[in-house]
Amino acid sequence: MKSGINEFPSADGLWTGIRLATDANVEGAIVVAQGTIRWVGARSALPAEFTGLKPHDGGGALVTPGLIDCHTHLVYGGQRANEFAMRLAGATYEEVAKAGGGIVSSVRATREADEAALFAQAASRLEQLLADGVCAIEIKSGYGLSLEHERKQLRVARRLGEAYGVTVRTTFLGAHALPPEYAGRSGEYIDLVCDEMLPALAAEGLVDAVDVFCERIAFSLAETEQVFKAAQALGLPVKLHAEQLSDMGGAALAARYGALSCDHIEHLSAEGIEAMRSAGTVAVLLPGAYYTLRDTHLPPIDALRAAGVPMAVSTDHNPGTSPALSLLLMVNMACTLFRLTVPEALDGVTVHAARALGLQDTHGAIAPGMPANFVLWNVREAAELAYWFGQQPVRAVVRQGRIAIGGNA
Ligand code: DI6
Ligand code: FE
Repeated sequence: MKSGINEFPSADGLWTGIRLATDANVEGAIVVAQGTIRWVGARSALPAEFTGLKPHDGGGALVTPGLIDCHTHLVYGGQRANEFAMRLAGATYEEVAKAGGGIVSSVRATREADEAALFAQAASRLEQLLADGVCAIEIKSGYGLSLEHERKQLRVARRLGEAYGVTVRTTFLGAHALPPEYAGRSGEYIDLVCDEMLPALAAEGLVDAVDVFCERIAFSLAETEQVFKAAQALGLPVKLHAEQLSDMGGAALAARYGALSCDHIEHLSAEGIEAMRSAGTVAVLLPGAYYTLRDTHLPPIDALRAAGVPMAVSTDHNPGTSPALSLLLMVNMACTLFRLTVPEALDGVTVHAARALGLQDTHGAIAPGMPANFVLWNVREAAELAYWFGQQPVRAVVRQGRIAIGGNA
């Protein structure tokens, strides 16, 4: 591990020998100055003023914006392979949760781990995501479920961003599950989340957005709204784990609060889609969870597409339902399982993922004025990024203006 992004070589200069995924048949050029995109386009149109800059040769690579993993639960203690085995033997996710496994078992392991141990475990997972071209990532809390332990998770998330020079958006998910000490006292726990945990963590600068798991096995619509009101009072944007296992009407509620995104949404209704469309809320598709749970109820992709709701794709990395550490594999699954087109799936891990995090002005595209975040891939055409799976076609990664991978480019 590098101890800081500044140890990576600067990406400043003129990048040629590349093909931009938007126009892969012609040679492209990118000018980076002080870590920011200065110019991008066909090499034949490069203004003369840039020709003398420090050269970087891409060796014919295809270039896309840096990938964005917009929904992860990356920081937690332990792992839950035992539950995987239980589910293979026939137990459902809900049955495992009711048997004392599920989220609460990760809560136990997360509370037991100190900050250094949590950092080390999450860092090795982050390194794998970064190796796949990820340049920005959302990390949720939700395995601490007390002020002290949620703080520990969020602090680790922030420190990961600093240590790896990767944009991290933190999301407070205190309302992920009911901690065992509040069994039967859901209302009291939500009061604690709203009145103590969220205000304290927000004041410490640890919260970029607020999320709730709105589900039969988690929190009700009314409890979700209470959390949204607390977020709104603090000026924090909201997002929602909505309609994953059943239609709770969560998406429409979230849209009323101007949610950045509604995530999972396998059971999303027509009303939910319309509410998201009119609010500009992003639909975050999580094929890794769908796959792991061997779900068969597809999200309403055709209706989302017809309504023009932007669709993002993410790993939902978590120890229970999506132990996935490759965003490119999710691109593949979004195409094979959810039948997204290749351009839709690639937009889903770039431009729409940026919007799901409120980062659309700085991430998800290669555009003048944006920080330089882009990936050079050893592929001929963009469709290969969805087609191969289990392969790592990264040639080089420019992250926050530094050559984080492939530093000899
Ligand atoms: N939905 C999910 O798929 C994850 N959390 C959530 O709200 C599962 C988290 C876990 O099982 O640990
Ligand atoms: Fe999730």
